[in-house]
Amino acid sequence: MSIADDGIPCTWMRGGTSKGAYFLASDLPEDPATRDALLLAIMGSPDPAQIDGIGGADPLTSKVAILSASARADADVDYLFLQVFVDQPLVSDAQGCGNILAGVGPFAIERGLVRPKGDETEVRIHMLNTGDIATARVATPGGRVSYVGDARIDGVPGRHAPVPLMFGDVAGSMCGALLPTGRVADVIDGIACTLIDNGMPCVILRAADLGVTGTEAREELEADTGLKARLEEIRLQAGPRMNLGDVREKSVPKMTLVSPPQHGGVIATRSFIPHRCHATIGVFAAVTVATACTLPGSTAAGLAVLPRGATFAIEHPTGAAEVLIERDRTGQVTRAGTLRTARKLFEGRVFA
Ligand code: NQM
Repeated sequence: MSIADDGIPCTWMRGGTSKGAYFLASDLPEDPATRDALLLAIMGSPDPAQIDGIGGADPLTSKVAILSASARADADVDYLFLQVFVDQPLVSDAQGCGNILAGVGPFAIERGLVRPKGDETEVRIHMLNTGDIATARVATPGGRVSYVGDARIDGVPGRHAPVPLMFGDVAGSMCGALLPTGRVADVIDGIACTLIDNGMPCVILRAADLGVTGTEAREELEADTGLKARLEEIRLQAGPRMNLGDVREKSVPKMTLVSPPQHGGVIATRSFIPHRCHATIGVFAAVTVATACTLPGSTAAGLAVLPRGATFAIEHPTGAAEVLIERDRTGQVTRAGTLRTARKLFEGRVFA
């Protein structure tokens, strides 16, 4: 059987504000190098247009989720996230993705890894990239996954079935500690940065320190080659300090510019992921920024308007991502969550 002639089963799904190809691990080659070569061919990378593949010519639509039943007592499924680079022959497991995570529960039920239970089915997801656990709640009226509902998230038109996601302790998910340098702020190339990981390694910088307002459109920031070069210089130095090693070929850390909120939220963000500017903000990146806002002395704290309750609206180029941040008496973040939606777009066989 050849993948060029017969293809392999694949579901194309929107998860939150991203899109990706969802596979069962059993349908893909076990050897990571062979698997990655196949995924590059499926997406059409490397090519800025991804014209010979199904990728959408944007890092947000060049993503892969690989699922299998979990052997862990505290999880139903194992989920591996892979970022397929658009214009480089690279596939990276060095980050998770909380947006693609939103499609994991529905896909797991659709493909028989989890049995639906009542009108709403809880799916416990072991995120292989970080080792952390997430819990998703999926609408399953009449024992079938439903994508229809009233929930809306900024960056996605229309309303869809809600997929609430909760995370336990995700501090130091890839960096080993919430603040891998042991400090709330560091200085790199003369710019104050907070190097932090509460689910996603992020370098948080004040937009004003880099000569921008932080309220620019995605396209305007992407066209600013001087800004992008400075951010990359800082990122390459931040990587080893964050225990991520040489990050030249990695999609972390993310570079997040922060500025005062413009629309009643907690803070405004523009995120480089790490070379393109995000149309919204990643789920774990939003949790990480929200956490930085609560830390006195961080680059975000002085700009943030903290909410009374636990819901933090993290503003981004097309609205805001609402994340739930629970803190203990000492102010430490203990649990986080968010509301996403997901939608199955296409199911069939993909060819490479
Ligand atoms: O931070 C894009 C996305 C993401 C990641 C990226 C994400 C997260 O929005 O949890 O979801 O930061 O590369 O899809």
